[in-house]
Amino acid sequence: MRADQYLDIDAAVSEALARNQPVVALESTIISHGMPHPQNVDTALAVEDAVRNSGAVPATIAIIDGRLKVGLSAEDIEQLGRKGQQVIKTSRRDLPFVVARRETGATTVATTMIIAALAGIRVFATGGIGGVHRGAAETMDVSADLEELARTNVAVVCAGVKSVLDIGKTLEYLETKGVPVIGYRTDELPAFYARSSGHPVDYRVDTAEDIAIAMKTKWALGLHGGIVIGNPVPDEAALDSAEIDAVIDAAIVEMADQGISGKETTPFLLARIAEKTKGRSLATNIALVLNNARIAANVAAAYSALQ
Ligand code: PSU
Ligand code: MN
Repeated sequence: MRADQYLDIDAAVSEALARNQPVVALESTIISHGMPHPQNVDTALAVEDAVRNSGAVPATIAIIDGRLKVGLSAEDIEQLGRKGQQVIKTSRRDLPFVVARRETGATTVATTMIIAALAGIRVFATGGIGGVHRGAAETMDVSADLEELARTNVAVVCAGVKSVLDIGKTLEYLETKGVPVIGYRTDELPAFYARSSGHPVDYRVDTAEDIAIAMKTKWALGLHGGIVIGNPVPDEAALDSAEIDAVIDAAIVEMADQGISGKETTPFLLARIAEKTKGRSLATNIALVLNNARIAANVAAAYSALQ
């Protein structure tokens, strides 16, 4: 019995992989739980186009009726976007149940990494990774994304750790797990809605080629696990960090008042922040995901060229 018995790789993706052409994995929780409809669907399709226009093949990943799908149809994306939070947010612990029950699940960063690695995809673009939540000393809320980064060989391009998280503790956790954190053309880890967080990255790298060389070297050394590539949101789309921090702080207080915890945390906060900024946070979120898709395509192309 092998894991790939559960896997369905789209024809364009499998052809590209067979020819060693660049492929970029994309997650689906950002579609179902990260943004409202219809912007979620429009963004998912625009992100796929951004990957294509940058010379790589997009592979949006989800679980449809229990099958691990690598490369979705426009109809699959529309369904995930329309059903929204009714779709199961599927992290590592959920994966066997969603598959065994033949259900439909949106994949988090952790699960997208697992499925991308099964398919042989090494580069993945998203918005923000999960991490150590503020107050984690009390709640123990640490995303399974971090454990996945510790063990699965996929490089993840993101706009840093969401500012709803505790950025410093997330970096400490990644250090403990041996996960390199790269700043793409920046010395600081980006703070999702803002370009800088005040937290230095381990390594600044200025070209896709140098990122690809670091990936190849890490895995050639037998050092399993992912790499985080922090790519700042474009300047014109960035929000003021003091302003957004105040909005986030207020949303976290509301969340505590309403007793929201666990996997509902991130979707609740993202929706509240979008409301409170009158959609500006959503526009920023869309801009940074598109930007990450383009950089990921360049990294995937550089990595293919090294093979
Ligand atoms: N960050 C966003 N939007 C999202 C997520 C993160 O800006 O939708 C999602 C990703 O799928 C990430 C997940 O993997 O939230 C982390 O959830 P948790 O903290 O429950 O592991
Ligand atoms: Mn959590």
